Amino acid sequence: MMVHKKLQAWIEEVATMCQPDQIYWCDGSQEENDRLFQEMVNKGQAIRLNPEKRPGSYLFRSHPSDVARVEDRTFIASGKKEDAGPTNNWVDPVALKKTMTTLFTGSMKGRTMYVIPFSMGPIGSPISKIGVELTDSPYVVVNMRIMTRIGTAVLETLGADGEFVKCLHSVGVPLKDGETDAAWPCAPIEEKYISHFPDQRTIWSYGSGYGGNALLGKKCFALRIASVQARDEGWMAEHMLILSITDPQGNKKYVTGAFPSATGKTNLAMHIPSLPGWKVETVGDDIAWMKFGEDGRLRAINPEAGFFGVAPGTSLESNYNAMRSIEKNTIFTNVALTDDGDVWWEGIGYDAPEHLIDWKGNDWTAADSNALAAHPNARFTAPAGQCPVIAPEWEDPAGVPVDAILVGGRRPNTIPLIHESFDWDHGVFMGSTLSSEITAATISNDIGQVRYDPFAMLPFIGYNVCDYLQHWIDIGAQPEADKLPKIFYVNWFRKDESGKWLWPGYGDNSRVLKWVIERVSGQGAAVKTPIGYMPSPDAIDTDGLDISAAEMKALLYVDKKLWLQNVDLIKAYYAGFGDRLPQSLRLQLEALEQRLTAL
Ligand code: SAT
Ligand code: MN
Repeated sequence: MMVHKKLQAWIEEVATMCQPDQIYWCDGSQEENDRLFQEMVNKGQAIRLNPEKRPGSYLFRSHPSDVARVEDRTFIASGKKEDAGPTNNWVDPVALKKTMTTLFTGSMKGRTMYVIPFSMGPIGSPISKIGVELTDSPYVVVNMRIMTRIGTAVLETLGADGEFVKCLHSVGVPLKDGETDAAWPCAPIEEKYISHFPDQRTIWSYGSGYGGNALLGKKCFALRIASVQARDEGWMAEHMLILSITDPQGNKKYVTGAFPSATGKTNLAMHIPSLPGWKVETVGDDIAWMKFGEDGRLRAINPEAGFFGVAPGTSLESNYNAMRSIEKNTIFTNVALTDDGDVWWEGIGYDAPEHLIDWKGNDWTAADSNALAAHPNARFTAPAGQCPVIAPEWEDPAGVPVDAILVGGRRPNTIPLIHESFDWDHGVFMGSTLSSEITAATISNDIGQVRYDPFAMLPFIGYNVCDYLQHWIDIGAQPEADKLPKIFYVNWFRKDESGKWLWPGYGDNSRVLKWVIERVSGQGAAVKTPIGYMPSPDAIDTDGLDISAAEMKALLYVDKKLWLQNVDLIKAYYAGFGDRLPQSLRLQLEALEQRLTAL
C-alpha cells in the first residue's frame, strides 16, 4: 500500500507524545472485531450477551460519571474568539494545545494506540470525507466500526496524499507496569477536554469514553468540524434525520428534519405511517450532509453507518423498527442485564423480571428497587443496515434529492402543528428560532421558559452562530431557487388548556408529511397567514383518526397575542447574538411583527 507521508508523520508525532506500548492499524475485519471484543470480555470490560437472544451483542457499563456529552468541557479553539461566537466555549488554540499536551504526554502508557481510518459517508462518494482516529480505547474501535466505515478500504481511498481530519482520543488513564485496567477507564470531569481546532481540521478529545465525546466521527467531526468545512466549501452539515416517503401511487420524496433532543427524531426517521398504502424508509436518523448535485438539486447523504440511539423509552410500540435493528450485532451501554443474558430498560414495553443487574453493576429487584435499572441516557449502537425499513438507496454515493426540510420544536402552545415558510430566507428565520419550552415534566425553575436551539445545532456549530445562519442564507441564493427544498416548521407537542397533547404523534405524523409532500408537488391546499402558509381546514388527512374539527382547529390556531409575545422572545434571543446577526433575519422578524400587528 502507498505510504501517506502526512499520516505517518502525524502518527509518529502522537506516539512520541502519548507513548503507547504499541500501535495497531485497524483493518475493519470481522476477525479483528471478534478479537477486540474477546479481549474486553477477558478483562471484564464487556459482557457477551446470550447468543440465543442477542447474537453478536455486548454490554458495557460506563463509569457512573461518564454517561453523556460534556458541553461545559467542549471547546471550539478557533484562531479568533469571535469566530467561535457567543454560543461556544472558546479557548486560545495555542494555550489549549499546551494544556492538553501536558495531559496527553504519556497518557497511553501501558496501552495500545489504535489507528482507525474511517469514512464519513459511503466510501468514495463526492460528499464523503475521511478521518483518522487515534485512540487507546478498544470500545471506541468496535463502536466506530458500526457507526462509520473503517479500515483498509478507507486507507486505499485516502491514497498517498488524500485529505483527512485528525482525530486524537485518549481515555486519559496511563497504566503502570502490570497494573490492571479499570472496567471503564476515564479521567475526572475537570480533566476532560473535548477540543476542536477548526482551522487545523483537528480534534483532541481527552478523558471520556462516552459516545459523543469519544466516537469522534459523530458530533465532533460530522457536525462541529464538518460545519466549518461546509461553510468554506459551500455545502451543509446538519443535525438532521433523512427519510423517504412513498405515496400509494409509488411517488417517492425525500425529507430531512432538524429536531432538538427528546423530540422523537429517531422515532420519526423510521416510523410506520398510519395512512394506508404509504411507506416511510430511513436514510439516516441523526446527521445529514447536503451538497448541490450537477442537477442543481440539494442532495443528502447520511455520513454515519449506524444508529447511536437512546434505549430507555424504545419499545415495539414507540419504535418497532429500532427494536428490530438491535436484535443482533449491537453494543449496549448502561442498560440493565437480565439473568438470562439479555437487556432491559425502562420503557422497553414489558415489566422488568424479578431480578436484574442495573447499569452500575448492582443487584436490582423489581420488588424493592426505586432506582432506575438503566441510565436514562443508556445507548444502543447498531448497524443501520439492520433496520427493516432502511432505504435501499441509503448508501447511494450521489445522495438523495431533498424535497423538504422540516424543523421541529417542542412547544405546548403558540407554534401550530405545521406551517410552511414563504420562501427560503423565511425558512432560515424559522429554523433560527427553533425552540422548546421547559415543561413541568422537567425538574427546573425555568418552567414555561423557551429555550432556543437554532436548527437543533446549538451545541454542534463549529463556528460563530451568526455566520452559520448567514451560510444558510447564502445557500439559498441559487440561480435555480425553485429547485431548493421547501422549509416547514412542525410542532407535535401542542397541548389543550387541560394540558393534554392534541396530536397523537408516532405513525400519525405521516398525515402531516402527506401535506408536506403535496405542497412540494404543487398540490395541497393552503392559506396564507402572518406566520406562513398553513393547511386549509380540511387539508390534513384525518381519515380514520379520532380527532375533532375543534381539536384540528386548535392545533392550527395562530393566537395573535401569543405570537406577539413570541416575537418579543425572539428579539431578546437575537439580542444575545449581537451585531453579527444577518440583517435578513432582523428584517424577517420585523416583517413578521408587522404582519401580526395587522391581523
Ligand atoms: O452524545 S451523542 O452525541 O453521542 C448522542 C447525542 O447526543 O445525540
Ligand atoms: Mn443527535
